[in-house]
Amino acid sequence: MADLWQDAMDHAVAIARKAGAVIRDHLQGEMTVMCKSSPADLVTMTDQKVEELIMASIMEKFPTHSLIGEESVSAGQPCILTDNPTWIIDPLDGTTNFIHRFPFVAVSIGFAVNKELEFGVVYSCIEDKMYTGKRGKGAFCNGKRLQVSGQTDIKQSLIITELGSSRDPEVVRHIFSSMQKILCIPVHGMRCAGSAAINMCLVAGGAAEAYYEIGIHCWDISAGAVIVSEAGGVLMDVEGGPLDLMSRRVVAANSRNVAERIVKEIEAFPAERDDAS
Ligand code: LIP
Repeated sequence: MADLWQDAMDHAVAIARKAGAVIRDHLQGEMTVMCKSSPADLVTMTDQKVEELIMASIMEKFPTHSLIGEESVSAGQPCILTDNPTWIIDPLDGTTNFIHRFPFVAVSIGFAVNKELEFGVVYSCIEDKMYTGKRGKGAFCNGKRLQVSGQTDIKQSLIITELGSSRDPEVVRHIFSSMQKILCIPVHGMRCAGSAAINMCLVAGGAAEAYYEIGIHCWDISAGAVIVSEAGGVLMDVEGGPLDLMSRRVVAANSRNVAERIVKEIEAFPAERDDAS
């Protein structure tokens, strides 16, 4: 059973690379930008085209598997994780970056069986970095093993978060309030790369001690969750307790110590679950 799901993972790597090449091509051209849930929740034709390409390729090779994809869910498909082998896809994580040509954009593909994540693939396509993680087999970037940072003192830590896509003043107030409290612990600094998947890979590679966010979706974090835990990191809910993929909340850290310290400062606010409807 050692290589269970290896063919699926190989396929995920191949299709992520192909999708990344399409994204790179489209980066230079004209873009049609559309809004989804808010004026800052954006989508382009490239997101949709790349999702179609990934989904068609998976359905052809694994016709009995289930699929959850960001743009399909936006178009009304259900977002329910069952026990069936399920691919959880963000065709273009960092859409706002893509639109502005800010160079952190990723293809993110997570894979779960019996609701447990088996592998994750994040292709940071402008940097040409292929991150992979497989349950029990470690995490890698372009074939080099990843290991989280050994820094467990929060005061010497670099913390990543995002400002999210809601422009509801109350949500923004909570986001800034949490950032202020964490910054004033004090920590060395805070960063936003604009892609949840890349943020998690940065934690996995030791470039930052933690990443947290409320408002992300299961497709933003599924692949990164495997990569972080296989690099020796921990995943947690923003109020402590285990990570719930559908809750739209995540803390990914190098250690329990750092994660728990951040959790003390985060002001949680409501976000409708991915599997709510
Ligand atoms: C985005 C995330 C980003 C987060 C946004 C959004 P998208 O994903 O990666 O970190 O702050 O709310 O979810 O929409 O570019 O795939």
